[in-house]
Amino acid sequence: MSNIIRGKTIVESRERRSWAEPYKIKMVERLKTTTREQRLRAIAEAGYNTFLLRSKDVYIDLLTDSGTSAMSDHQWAGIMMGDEAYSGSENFYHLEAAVQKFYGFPYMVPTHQGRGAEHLLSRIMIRQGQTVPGNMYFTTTRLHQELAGATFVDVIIDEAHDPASLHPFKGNVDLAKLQALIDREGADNIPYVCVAATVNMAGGQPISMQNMRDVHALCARHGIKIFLDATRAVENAYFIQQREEGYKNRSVASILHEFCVYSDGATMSGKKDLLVNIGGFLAMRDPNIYQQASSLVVVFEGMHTYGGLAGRDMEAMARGIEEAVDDDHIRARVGQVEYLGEKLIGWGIPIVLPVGGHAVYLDAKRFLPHLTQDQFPAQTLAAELYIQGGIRSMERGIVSAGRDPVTGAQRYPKLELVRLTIPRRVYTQAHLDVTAESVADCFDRRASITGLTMTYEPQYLRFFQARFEPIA
Ligand code: P61
Repeated sequence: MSNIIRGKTIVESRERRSWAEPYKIKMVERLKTTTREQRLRAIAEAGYNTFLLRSKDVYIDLLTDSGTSAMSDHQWAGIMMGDEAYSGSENFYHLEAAVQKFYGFPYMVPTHQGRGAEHLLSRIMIRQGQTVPGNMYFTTTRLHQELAGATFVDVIIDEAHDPASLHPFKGNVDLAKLQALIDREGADNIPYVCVAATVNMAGGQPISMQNMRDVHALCARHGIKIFLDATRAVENAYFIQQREEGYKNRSVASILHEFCVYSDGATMSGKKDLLVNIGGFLAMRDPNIYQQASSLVVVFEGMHTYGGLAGRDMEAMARGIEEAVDDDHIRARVGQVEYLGEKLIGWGIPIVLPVGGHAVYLDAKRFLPHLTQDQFPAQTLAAELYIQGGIRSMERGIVSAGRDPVTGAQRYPKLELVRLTIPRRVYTQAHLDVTAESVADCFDRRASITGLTMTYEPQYLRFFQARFEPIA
């Protein structure tokens, strides 16, 4: 159980017992520092959007943990074992076997990344006018559901929208909200429930095994399917091991396997848990859904035995699955995130509690209380953090939430966050110390920070390419 859930932080105390990463470094990549003047120029050229910075201008890159993790020597060796046949690659069969063994789904098609799987699933399952409930939206997932004709409805527990709530499973589905939605819409109008583990937009928060079991029982009563967003399900399994009664002596691998039993399939971005730079898959139990997926995958991704990936990429992902579920690995991975979070908590900096699995989320509403949400507090803070120390983070607030596709109205999410995302096996504790100090420097001069206005707004997933200017 994390120290913050126990109600104390012990980063600096004598009680602290250190752990070390279960790997050593064999190859390094040089990092460059920049001057404040260079950074001021770079962020202005990027339209005050950290997505548009050039990575050469970034010192510590905490934009995302997606495709940015370090592969192991074993994975790199697998890259050399790529069977680059157009069809029937050995690497596909290795990947399929790994998915069957660790996630327990009998069928899968590879996709180029997570949104490729979301696209296929949405097209196969959704009919125009239907409703897809989920434990908080994710940007690409919701967009594919909407493009297929559905409306997304958030059925996560209320605590998820409160950055200060210490609920250990803030990713849980609110069963009463889900039941009310089924009563209102009718089970026939709900193609599936989308359950994310962990919940990215809530701060990397997990869902409990008990909640998953309950969602499954409720859906089974109504004949509704459940599809997991299993992108960070290994991190979720680790939190179950640490926080849920009855799991402390179980391996993360066995918890993951049990968790998946309560679902009908999963979309996966292999770029997170699975420690690869590119890749994903769509997995399922129903042979009819598999048949549709393997027919549709050839239209948008590639043949059903490669799905847009090279053989070597599938091999790296197959090997990544095994490494991801290793208990020592996952403890160190989440432990790094916790370390940064507890340091910031100790300095009184407002972050989302409890600390999440893949990132520390600064609470921009409390960090910059003098800015209105229309002045883009999280976007502003992400730009400031870059200017301060060359640290790249990501906005997860009003810009990411976008507009209602029907009315065009601006969505106002309760959470207005800046995500400091930790790539796996990439940075040292010293990088996290430098990051924390940079955040603290911004916090010290927060009163002088002014907001932004949006000068360019793209139609889809605007946060990726939107441009801003400082308010005069
Ligand atoms: C990320 F700003 N995540 O967290 P793909 N499900 C989940 C994800 O976290 C996820 C995908 C599906 C990214 C990359 C990214 O708004 C953004 O492999 C829980 O990226 O297609 C991706 O998987 C999609 C960043 C995506 C964003 C969308 O950084």
